[in-house]
Order: sequence, then structure tokens, then C-alpha cells
Amino acid sequence: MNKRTFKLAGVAILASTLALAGCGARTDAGTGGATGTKVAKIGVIVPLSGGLSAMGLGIKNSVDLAIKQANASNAIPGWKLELAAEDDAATPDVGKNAATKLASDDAVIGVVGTLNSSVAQVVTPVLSSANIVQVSPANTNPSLTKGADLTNPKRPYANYFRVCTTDAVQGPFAAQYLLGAGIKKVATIHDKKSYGQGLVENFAAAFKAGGGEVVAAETINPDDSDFSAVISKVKAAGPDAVYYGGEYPQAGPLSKQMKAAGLKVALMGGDGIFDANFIKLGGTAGDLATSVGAPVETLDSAKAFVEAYKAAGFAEGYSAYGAYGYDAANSIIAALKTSLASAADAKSARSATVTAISAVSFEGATGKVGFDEFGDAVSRVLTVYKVTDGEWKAEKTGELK
Ligand code: ABU
Repeated sequence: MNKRTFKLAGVAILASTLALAGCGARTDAGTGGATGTKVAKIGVIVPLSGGLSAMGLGIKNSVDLAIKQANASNAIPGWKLELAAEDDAATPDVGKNAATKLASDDAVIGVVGTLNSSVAQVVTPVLSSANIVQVSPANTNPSLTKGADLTNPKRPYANYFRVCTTDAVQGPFAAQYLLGAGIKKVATIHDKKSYGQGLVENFAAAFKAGGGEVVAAETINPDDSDFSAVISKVKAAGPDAVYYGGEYPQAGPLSKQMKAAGLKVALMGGDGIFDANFIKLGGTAGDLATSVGAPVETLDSAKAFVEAYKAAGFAEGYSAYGAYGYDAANSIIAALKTSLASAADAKSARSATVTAISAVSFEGATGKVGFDEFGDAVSRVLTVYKVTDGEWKAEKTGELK
């Protein structure tokens, strides 16, 4: 099937789904046969532009899909859900403005986002002030749910939840993998951002505790493109591998420049580098990444999501976090079934939505979706991927031992 035929088939499937759902549901003039008279909006705050937009667009499209499916099945009788997507450009200040804009819209009842932990640190307080529930598909920095002192965890914001696991699990999972592969000496590099620094700290502590040695600990700036100085220092320390905390726009070129400089060891990173763009930008055979959950394509629970996403004909792939964006949106929608049931309008149901989501539990695309007392995901599964024949291939899926 060529791309155009595939897209047309997707439109036909969606149209027939909507037509079926319309039978027995009330219709509104101007809503194309949707399901209610009151409107509640689910916001999205992710990078829709810039270097990380591949991940952000996959999340936005997946939330859009969840909303369309909820409307088609009349999931919340009397209500029509709408998408309100905002670009944070992976930048805290832009994200804060996006949160302020969404919070000032009385129809917004929940937000899926952000991608970046550093952006969440300024977005969450704004949404918290407006009692708007936030569910991140991708933030992995532990402090967002446990506060700065992990030895004395305190939840900073009751409106914040996430459906992915955290770097307190991801870092040690990577350390165990490298130690198990016989790697005893690593150099670490991070980009000084909340995610990159936190990931490296969690990795290094576990690597040392497991008997490994960190022979160099370096940093780059988030927008650097020439890594020659840091590579010289790292190469002199003679590591067996480099562990990088950051995202693929820097990690791909860093790997390429490492090998060109004669530092021919694997670069390993976390979920921030797990994207096809890492390889396009210079990531090479043998490089490694961990990412949250099991590979989506192998999950029975994700089959319907993958098929519906393809049928919907989005221009971009669902990427590393699409299935998590879909589950995040569906966790909000599940809460809305309770909070909107007798609500006069969306704004008056915001607090009730925060309360309702704490008890949400269902089988999502990525597996069991639910939250603990900190708002963290109940699932702690991770996968190690290796660049093999020009693409990421899963090496090992499991939970931290
Ligand atoms: N977890 C990877 C996405 C980036 C972040 O948490 O900042």
C-alpha cells in the first residue's frame, strides 16, 4: 500500500468509527456529529519545533488520537473533548508562557506534558496554581515527584503525575547492564540540564556501588556542537565506555566526534537519546540507550494504539513517547469520567480531576497505568537498545534488580 492509499484508508477507518459512535449519541451543529454540548480541553505542552520536536510531535499526535477516540465512543456523555496543543520549544521560559496561556483558558481541565524535566520545573507550579492536573509521558527526573532530597522524599505538587519511570531506576539499570557486559571504567558527560545531570548522578552512584570506576566526569553546554575539548579530556582517561546524560541533538554528534578523534568506545545514554535522529546525527554501531517500558511494537497491549496511530495518518511517527502520551491522555480521560459527570463547566471540575486521577488504574498501551502516592508510575520496566545495522534494536527488557 503506498503512502497516499494508506492515508486514505486511515481517514476511512476514522470516519466509519465516528459514524458508528454517532448512533445513539447526541449531535451538535458544527461539531461534525460529536458527542456533547459542553467542551473540556486537554492541553499538551511539548516541543513542537526545534531539535526535540520528533519526540514532541509523537506525543501531541497520540494525545489527539486519544481525544478523538474518546469523543467517538462518547466516553464522557454530555461533553466534547478538544485538544489545545502548545509548543514549549524544549525551553523553560517558553513552557511557562504556554502553561500560563492554558491556565487562563477556563475550558482547559488537564495537560499532558512536558517532555523535558527542566521545563516541567517551571510549568508545574503554574498549572498547580490553577488546580490543573498534569500528566507527563516523559519526564524522568526524580525530583519532580519526590523533591530535591531523595533521602527524605516529599511530593512538591499534588497536581503532577507521570506515566514513565524515573532516572532513579533508569541510571542504575544502565549501570547494571554495563557492569554485566564487563565494562569497568566509564567516563560521564552531561549537558548541565536537570535531566542530564540527574541521570548521570544516578548512573554514577550505581556504577561505583557495583564496583565500577568513573575515570572522568565532564560537562558540555546544552547548545554545544563542537565537543573536541571534552573528548580530549575523556580520551586521556582511557574509559571502556562513555555514559552521556542529555538528548539526541548533542549525543549523535558527540558519538561521531568521539570515534573520529580515536575514542572508539560505545556511547550510552538514557531515553533522551533513544530516537532515530540520534543515528542520523552520528550515533554509531554499538552505541546504547535505555528507554522506559518495553518496545512498543512487541507489546500486545500496544497493538490497537499502533494500528490506530497508523490509520489516523499523522505525518510524524509516534516516536519514543507516543504510547506514553496516549496513556497519559487516557489517564486524564479516565479521571474526567468521574469529575465531569455532574460538573457545570470544566473549570469547576479541575480540583475534582486531580483527586480522581489518583485512583485511576487501567491497562494502557504501555501496560498497567496507575500512580503511587508521589504521582509516580506504577510500572518500572526499562529496555536497553543498541545501534545495530543502522537502527535501534532491543537488547534487554526488565525491571531493576
Ligand atoms: N526523560 C527524557 C526526556 C527528557 C527529560 O526528562 O528531561
